[in-house]
Amino acid sequence: MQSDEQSLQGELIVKDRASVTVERSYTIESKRKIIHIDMDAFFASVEQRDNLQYRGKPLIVGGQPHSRGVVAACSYEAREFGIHSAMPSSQAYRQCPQAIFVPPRFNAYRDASHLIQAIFRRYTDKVEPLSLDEAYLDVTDRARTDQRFGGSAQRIANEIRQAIFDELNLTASAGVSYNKFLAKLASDRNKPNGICVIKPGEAEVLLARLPVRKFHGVGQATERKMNKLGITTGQDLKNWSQLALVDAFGKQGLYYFNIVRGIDHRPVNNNRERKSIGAERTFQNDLQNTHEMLAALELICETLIERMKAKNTFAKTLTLKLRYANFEVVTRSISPDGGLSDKQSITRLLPGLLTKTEAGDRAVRLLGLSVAHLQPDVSKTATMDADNASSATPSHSDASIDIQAVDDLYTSQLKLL
Ligand code: TTP
Ligand code: MG
Ligand code: MG
Repeated sequence: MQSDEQSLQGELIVKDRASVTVERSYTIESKRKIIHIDMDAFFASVEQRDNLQYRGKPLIVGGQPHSRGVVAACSYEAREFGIHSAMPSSQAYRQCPQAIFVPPRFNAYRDASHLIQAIFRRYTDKVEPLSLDEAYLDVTDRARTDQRFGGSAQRIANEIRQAIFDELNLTASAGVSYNKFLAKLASDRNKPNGICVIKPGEAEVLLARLPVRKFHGVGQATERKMNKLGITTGQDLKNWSQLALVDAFGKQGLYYFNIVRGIDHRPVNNNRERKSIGAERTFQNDLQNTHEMLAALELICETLIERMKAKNTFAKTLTLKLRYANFEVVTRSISPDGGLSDKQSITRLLPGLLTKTEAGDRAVRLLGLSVAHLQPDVSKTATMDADNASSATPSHSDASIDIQAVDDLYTSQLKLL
């Protein structure tokens, strides 16, 4: 390893400036040891664990078959019928009428999530939860200093998977690599109950062969755009210059340029700040006209303001989320001068945001509002009495931050349904 790095360093001298940047990041990057853990069929596995009669059967957690709900999670047995998360439950029923449909028990999933996080924390305090069932772990130091692991992050990952199985009776998959992007990609490759390691030097060949859709950060819309530009695989993406990618995709273009080369400098962020606050509603009957929609948004805004007040925050960006009757979701955002602090500062923006969508021409089944780029509302803190101030100040012990992060994720998970 050392000699590889030295020879890379040696090459730096003769390379031009652009490749120096790439080679140097490769050298620094390849020293980190990152694990991404993701639970298998999480909600469904918790249900199968707690209910013997569901084991070995196609199980769907989410909306009932004849409701307007969607599949939140499905067991691997259900996946054989082509069922997946976010599919309307009615469609899942058509594809597999014998499946068992159960409503979610979020508290059970949140409890399991807290226990999994506690296991991660035995190995490193650099843990970044991404959703209730997954997290990045930076185990660089632990692998180096704990002789039991002999420098191997793979051994740590396997020990964690074993602990999850022994203590929670659930299975997890792991990806091990030298950055977050590759670790996440790896954890999906041998699911369920598997592990995959991507070593420095293996990444680029692997990435070149993959369809771009498999890259974390390339969603459906970006995939469509890339395909139109003739980019379907990693190799196609790699043929594009940095400049051309930035031209086509803005700042994200730089991210794509890097990841396809296996470069991702993002640190594992164990101090995840709350990024947004939101409120939303799914309607029993679709809303048809913008008048009704604005009235509904006013009510949603009241809930949002309550939540902002509870967190004592001031925000810069407002986002309207809208799900059309056919489940297609669009969002529209605005960052007004003066920020967002009270109801009026939000409601005055709603008609403008709504006209940027096809609401009214198309029926709407869900509306939501969220605010982001949060900052403490200093004006409120100044007038707060001492008792309130101390109870509103977050504790900075690691544990409380983690629970907060998981609970924020829990709230956003609830919104997925
Ligand atoms: P995922 O990790 O994406 O999926 P999963 O754990 O069910 O299955 P896999 O083995 O492929 O990882 O999501 C974790 C949980 O989040 C999932 O069990 C249910 C919930 N979820 C939703 O509620 N809606 C969604 O659209 C998705 C993708 C997940
Ligand atoms: Mg999962
Ligand atoms: Mg997940």
